[in-house]
Amino acid sequence: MRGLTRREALAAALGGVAILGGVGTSRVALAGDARDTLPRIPVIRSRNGVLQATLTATTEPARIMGVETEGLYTYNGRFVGPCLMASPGDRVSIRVLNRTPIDLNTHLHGFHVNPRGDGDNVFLSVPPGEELTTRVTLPRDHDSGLDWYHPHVHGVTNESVFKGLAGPFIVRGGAESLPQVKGLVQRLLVVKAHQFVPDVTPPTMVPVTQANSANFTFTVNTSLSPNLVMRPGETQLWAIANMTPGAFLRLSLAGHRFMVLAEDGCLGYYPWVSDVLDIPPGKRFEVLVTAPAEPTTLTLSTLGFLNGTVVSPAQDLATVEVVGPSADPVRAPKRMATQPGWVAQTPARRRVFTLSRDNLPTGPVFYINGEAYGHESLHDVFDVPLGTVEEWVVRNDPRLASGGVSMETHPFHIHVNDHVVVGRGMWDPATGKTTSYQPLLPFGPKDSEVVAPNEYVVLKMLFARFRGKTVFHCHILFHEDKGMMGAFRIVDRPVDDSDGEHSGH
Ligand SMILES: [Cu+2]
Repeated sequence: MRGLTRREALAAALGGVAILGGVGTSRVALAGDARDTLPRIPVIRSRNGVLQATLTATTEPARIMGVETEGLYTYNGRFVGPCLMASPGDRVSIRVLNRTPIDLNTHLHGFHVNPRGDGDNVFLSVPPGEELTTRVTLPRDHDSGLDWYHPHVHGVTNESVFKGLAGPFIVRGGAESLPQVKGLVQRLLVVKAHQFVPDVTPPTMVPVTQANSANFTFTVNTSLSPNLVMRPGETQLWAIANMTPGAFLRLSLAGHRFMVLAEDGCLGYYPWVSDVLDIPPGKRFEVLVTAPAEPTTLTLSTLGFLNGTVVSPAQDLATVEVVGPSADPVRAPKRMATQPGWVAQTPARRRVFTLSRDNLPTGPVFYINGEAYGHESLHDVFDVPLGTVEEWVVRNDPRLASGGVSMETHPFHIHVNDHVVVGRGMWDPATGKTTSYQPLLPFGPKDSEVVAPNEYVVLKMLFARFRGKTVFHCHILFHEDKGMMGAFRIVDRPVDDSDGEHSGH
């Protein structure tokens, strides 16, 4: 790997600082500390209530681990796309020029926005050589935090994200604005995975058909194990995203704890603490990390995860160097957000979704309620009345129709509206009977939840504000492309049932 240019060294020195907003004190805290090598992600900000971004989806080489790499599709020639930043109430316009060989569109993952027309519409598809502009307005009460954007054309979603088309999108006013957190150093850590063709120069990403997560190398902001500097006792805010196409991260910081303030771009109702942070594909967490009181060096690593027969490797992700004068640790807030009234509401309806797979001679196929999603078939589309609260039971049936089992976890993701998790338990797919149930106090809104083999989770959701057809799916994008997706339509509620107020945030 060649050395950094002066410009890159400067960018590295400012690594991650003030990425989450113009926080001057953060800049001061790290300025000049060239030992901090976390690469900075360029930010495209909204101004005067408008975010206007033009992104070229290109096959030009992009830098991974500091080296020009081929075989990628990236936004603007960056393996981590530019960080978009907007505020609740802003109008957002994202123009994408498709210079890749595959069809593209733009999905706003984690957003509560219009799914129709030129909005967050995953049914659009723009061929190579053409362009697409996605236009949405963020509601004034939109949740604030770390979301992301990526293409979502069924059949090539995995390829597009694996090759590099994904970037962070921050909605201002989240954890960084809490009184206890203001002024802390903030970092944006985007974890991606790559796999190079062996023994080829220049480094070249393997074709997606040869991708095997067991051979993935994880990078943080395109860097292999960057150095993060903290002062003894210092508390920092880290916003962490898993933008891999289907790898599971199990983050560990040498036994130190992560204090979780936000998940999936939403402040939680109260913080929770863990020494291992499980981040399935697509998920984001915003956490407080407090350095030990004495100078030391810690390793941020992912512990590895075996999903059925599919390996997500263990790997060191970053080095945390604790040096310099001491800082006072920060106490976490007791509460961050208030649980909205609809969470306690009796659901209008309960639906059950069963996730399963089969291994056919042509390859694996993935089902929801026994059906593999097809673009042309509309038979799996159901209607949900706008403004109603529903409970969705999502259960994992590991049995293969052709015999045997596949003991794999599926991260279940729903577009347009966030949900809370109100319970989970085990069930027996042979009898359909539940064998255990644990009611849960919701931590906060989220856009995805894992379901382990023989497990079921109970999600509760308000279908607020936006009508239109959208989807739910497994966020292991290979599973989604191979059928584990369903479509539904949010429709006007019956007139006699209307109270005229659909905002539940
Ligand atoms: Cu899956």
